[in-house]
Amino acid sequence: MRIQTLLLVATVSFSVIVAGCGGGDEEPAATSETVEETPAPTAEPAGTASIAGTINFSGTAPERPAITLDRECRALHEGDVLTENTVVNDNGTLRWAFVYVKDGLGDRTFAAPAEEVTFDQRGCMYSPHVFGVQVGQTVRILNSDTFLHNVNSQPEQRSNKFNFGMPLQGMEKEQKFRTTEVMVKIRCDVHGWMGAYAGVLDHPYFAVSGEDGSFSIEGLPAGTYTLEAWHETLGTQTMEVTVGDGEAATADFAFAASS
Ligand SMILES: [Cu+2]
Repeated sequence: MRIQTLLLVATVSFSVIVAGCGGGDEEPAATSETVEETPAPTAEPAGTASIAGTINFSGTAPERPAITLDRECRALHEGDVLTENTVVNDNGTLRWAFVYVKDGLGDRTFAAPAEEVTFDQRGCMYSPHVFGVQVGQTVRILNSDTFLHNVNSQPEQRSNKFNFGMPLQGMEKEQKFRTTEVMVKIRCDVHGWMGAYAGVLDHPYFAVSGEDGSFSIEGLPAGTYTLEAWHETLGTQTMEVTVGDGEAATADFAFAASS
């Protein structure tokens, strides 16, 4: 809060200074020629290629056991809460697969987007179960429950380590990941069944398969990419995909029931 106040003061002061320097009708307007000679620095232009596909599943869908909730958490649900570790959709596809460009972007760099990722603790479950985020992007962590959860990351990279409690309903905390890592597990030590995974990348080319098993990665530069699909219990698969400007490539993955 104090930092935000200071920033606000700094911003206001800066605005005043700028207004003080730039004021006056006599100031000549910049000509279009001037603008063309000194273009403002821009981020790498987004590409026009895309890769979309489906995470297929074959074999017998594993049971999704009901989670044994404690009394406090069970009171928040009408019926059973099922595990999310392996979710086979009605159409025979997999939910919660993290698909991302693993290789092929070269030395391009991508600034962290201003949009936040929201990560909620609700009904003694993390939501979403799997998500992607860029290094330096803000994750807004919420506690929608009326009691304590903690958010304890389990990274390989030390700089992605955090662990804090959120005891009150409506609490929010901003958190960032510092280093690329696929995946970082997050757990709650109060409720042992609570688990989620974050895929941390230095670019925006990732997606999580949904309730129809589909994913879509857009805005890619033309190129040849190694695409990886990660699944919590079924491992990873990679595929090489070449896509040109304005083209839409298809990349379907096929996971099988583990024996
Ligand atoms: Cu918890």
